[in-house]
Amino acid sequence: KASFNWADPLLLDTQLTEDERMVRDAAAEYAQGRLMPRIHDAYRNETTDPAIFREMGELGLLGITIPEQYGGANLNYVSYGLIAREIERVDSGYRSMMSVQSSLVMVPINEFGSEAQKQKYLPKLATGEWIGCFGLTEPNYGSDAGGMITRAKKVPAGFSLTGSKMWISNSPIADVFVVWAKNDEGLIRGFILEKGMKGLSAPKISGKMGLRASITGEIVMDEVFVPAENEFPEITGLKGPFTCLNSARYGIAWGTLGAAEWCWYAARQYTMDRKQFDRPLAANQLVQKKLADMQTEITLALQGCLRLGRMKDEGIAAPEITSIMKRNSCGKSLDVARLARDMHGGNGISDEYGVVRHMLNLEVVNTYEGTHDIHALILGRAQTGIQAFS
Ligand code: TGC
Ligand code: FAD
Repeated sequence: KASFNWADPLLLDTQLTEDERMVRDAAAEYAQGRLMPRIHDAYRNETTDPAIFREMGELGLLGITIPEQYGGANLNYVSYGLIAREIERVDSGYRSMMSVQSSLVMVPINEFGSEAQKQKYLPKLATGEWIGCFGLTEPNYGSDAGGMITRAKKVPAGFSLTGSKMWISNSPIADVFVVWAKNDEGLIRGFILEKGMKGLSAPKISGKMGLRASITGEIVMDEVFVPAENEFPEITGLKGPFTCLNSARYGIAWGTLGAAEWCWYAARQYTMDRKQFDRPLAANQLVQKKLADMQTEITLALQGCLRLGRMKDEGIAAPEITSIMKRNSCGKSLDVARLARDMHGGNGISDEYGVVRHMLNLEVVNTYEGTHDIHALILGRAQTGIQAFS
């Protein structure tokens, strides 16, 4: 009989190439060695260390899919997913910092930017010398991103941007702002703004109960002059921001499973170590069922992510598949984290044990980049042909 690997039942590890395993191991070593020791205090005190971008840059973890000529590693989407999983095993906030920089800032500049834009911004974003953010959501337009009211008015030699963006990861410490706004014809266009432009500010949003190690803010634009060369030359409409989201949502699908794995392992160890009624908690059928449910959901979800990664690398992944995986991974990981929190009893409430931190983070991840229900509506539309948003 073949032996059973309880932590990797479908032997995901053997389905990776040697290069992919090397990338995964380098990310794991950094995450466990450099990020894990910081997370407790960063989360408790709601602080974000900008040095993390430079550390990730040094290791080549930023813009991993971007061509080498612009400072990227030119690796595949499976490698990107594996990195997200290792970073989010420590904290969703750290993965958020990495994936905004890689998918939401570097991907649009690489896909839609002029040669001059690519040469100016990508190398410094890849090293982490510059920090980027992505402004799509507005105070009154979240799920309905196409309703945005930020305006890019044509003026001599460029545009004047006015409006505000809400809930923007990295914005208070950002050097580079990818912002989506409607032009005089009412068409959505993308612009690159820089820290220090007159009329641009990015106040911090304090008091988040999840994702506390990742700084979030607004982007406030009061007639910010943006030179014509800072507009993405061609891309028009929601296809622009959604192309970036396809990449970031895919990373989230892998990343959240890293957080779920951490919670599962913690719950397994805790229930084997702690005794009640003179025997380990893990000796109870109810507890074993919970562990089996965690193992099953995580195993199946990881296999789905790997398949999606391979399809992306072959160029055959429809965006709807990312909706399946983002929605499934976020929802199931949140369930796993809630179960793990419960299985730790009173200790599960303390930030010393980590599970409640992951649980609160996953509440956020289940909401951003398209909420759980919005992805259901995307999938409902794709299979019925009926649009149910409005
Ligand atoms: P819809 O009619 O569906 O599409 C409009 C145009 O966009 C194109 N498109 C896509 N293109 C590429 N990839 C995709 N996934 C695409 N989805 C749509 C589509 O083909 C069409 O193009 P065209 O040329 O025909 O005009 O537009 P809709 O207004 O009906 O969309 C509705 C809905 C709900 C699906 C959409 O608005 C949506 O996904 N809302 C969710 C908003 C969201 O995800 N926001 C994310 C903000 S960024 C963020 O959260 C970052 S968190 C970062 C972190 O810290 O990790
Ligand atoms: P709403 O759209 O108001 O939704 C509220 C509820 O209504 C949800 O449950 C939703 O599923 C439901 N709902 C909405 N419409 C429908 C419908 N038609 N049918 C059924 N149910 C519906 N945005 C960026 O642009 N850049 C970032 O970097 C970024 N980072 C973020 C970081 C954090 C910490 C957070 C919390 C958010 C971030 N966001 C970012 C914003 C995020 O993408 C939005 O919060 C998300 O898209 C949901 O929008 P909303 O908050 O306006 O909720």
